[in-house]
Amino acid sequence: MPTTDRAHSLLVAVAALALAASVGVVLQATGAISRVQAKDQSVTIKNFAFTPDKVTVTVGSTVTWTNSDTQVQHTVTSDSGGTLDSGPLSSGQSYGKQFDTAGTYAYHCEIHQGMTGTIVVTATAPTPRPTATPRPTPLQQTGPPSDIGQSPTSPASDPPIAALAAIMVLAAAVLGFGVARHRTSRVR
Ligand SMILES: [Cu+2]
Repeated sequence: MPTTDRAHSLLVAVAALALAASVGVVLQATGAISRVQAKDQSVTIKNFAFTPDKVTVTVGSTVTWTNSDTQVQHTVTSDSGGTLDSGPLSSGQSYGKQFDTAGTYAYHCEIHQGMTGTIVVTATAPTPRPTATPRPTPLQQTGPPSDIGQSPTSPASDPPIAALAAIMVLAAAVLGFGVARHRTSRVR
């Protein structure tokens, strides 16, 4: 039965495509998770100012200050807490600090009044894209959805899972249909 065999092959091909698509969804979600990482930033000290004067980074990121003024020393010093304490930085010298705790870090130059800046350290990356970004936590759920961590503000986490499930069901249905037709044609 060449006609049935061809139809069968087509159905298998469609099922394979559906499975490949579902794998793609998973890989995309995984990639989105791995992109939530520390990103280092730089601050230039020039013309008696920190530029940019406000920097937002994620936990684990390193901020590096470089004194680009000529023949002038500056410092990077925390307003309180002592997290930042560069000591005098001569022209061309740099000072780096890794931020492991979320919070707002205000700092100043000890030598020049009015030189101030702020580092904001966030627990998670600011969303790089406005489109739906899958959150890592829902992927670890194995049972039925619980109330823990599920708030009305995170509807973006559901569509990829739903799409994946729909694709898997479709693939299984198409495969089953194809096999059934194939067997029926052979019985005849
Ligand atoms: Cu200064």
